[in-house]
Amino acid sequence: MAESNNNDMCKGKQKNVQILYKKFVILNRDLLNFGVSIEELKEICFKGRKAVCTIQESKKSARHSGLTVAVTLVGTVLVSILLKVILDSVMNTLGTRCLLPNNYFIWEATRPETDCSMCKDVKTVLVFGNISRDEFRNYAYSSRPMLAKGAALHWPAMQTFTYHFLKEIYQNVAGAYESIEEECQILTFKTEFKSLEDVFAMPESRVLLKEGEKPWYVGWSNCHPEVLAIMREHYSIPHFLPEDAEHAHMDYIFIGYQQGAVMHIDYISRLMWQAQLRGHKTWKLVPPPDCDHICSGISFRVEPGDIVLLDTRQWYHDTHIDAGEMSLTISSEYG
Ligand SMILES: O=C(O)CCC(=O)C(=O)O
Ligand SMILES: [Fe+2]
Repeated sequence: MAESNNNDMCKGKQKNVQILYKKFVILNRDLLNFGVSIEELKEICFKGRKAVCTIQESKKSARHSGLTVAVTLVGTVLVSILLKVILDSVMNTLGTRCLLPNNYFIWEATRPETDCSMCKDVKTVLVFGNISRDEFRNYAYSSRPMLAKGAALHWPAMQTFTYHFLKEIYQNVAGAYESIEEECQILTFKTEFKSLEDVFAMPESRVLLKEGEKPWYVGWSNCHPEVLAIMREHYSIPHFLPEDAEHAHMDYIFIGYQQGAVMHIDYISRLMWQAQLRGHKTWKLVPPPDCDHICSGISFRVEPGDIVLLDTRQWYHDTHIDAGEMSLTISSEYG
């Protein structure tokens, strides 16, 4: 009896969290539809964060009215706690990576304070040509955006990975599509697709983005052991990563045209590497808002065969593909 009450309470809590989460998603979407830009949302959220600091400082010097401080502080803390609960719940549902495109409120309220030394003197991406494991050791765990030129050029995946190759795997491996719904994750960005099956049901003219067809860009995680095993026959962990680095049990594909990923940060536990297998892609990186005063954004273009190394938990990022090209990447986490 007590157990069933407990279960009911848990279910009730989960439902409330879901409702609240949906409200934040709707609020965020409405603001974006209303014409508020990501930059403006950023400013709002940054002010919110700063307000907490100001309140804490003013509490120390007792300059603010006690009531105003208490009300604002309780409000801010409450919202932060709620957002944290929502995020934890969403993360439990979606697995280790929780990428929430266009959910600025949630990102900002839950992102830890940044140590701005991660971006202070960063003016460009650090480019390596033919880097060895030894040479990379000193950089391996820094938050410095890095680019290993041509480091994946020898991978068979450079030739074998195509839209149709991936489609065939998912159509032939039992439970592959279900794994996306159950444990993995799909990011459909600005498309109308609801599932990976939708992505692989596109007419050929859209796959090739023939004239008059709508552009598309999607990403998903491969966590099905058989799918992963088949794919991993075509690439390896970048050769320059430290021998003792920890690697994830799932890899990600991003594929499509034009506007790639919208500006976001990722809720993941490690650093990210991404190999550009096809197409040219431009990454735009923006420092966390707390560091706006000392850091600036950077952007760089990657070519097929390049490997990007990025702390996607700290750097806001979006991507754009060169006109007329299809981009295809494989990425994973290390740390
Ligand atoms: O490749 C892209 O377009 C985006 C990738 C991304 O957001 C990530 O790996 O965190
Ligand atoms: Fe990302």
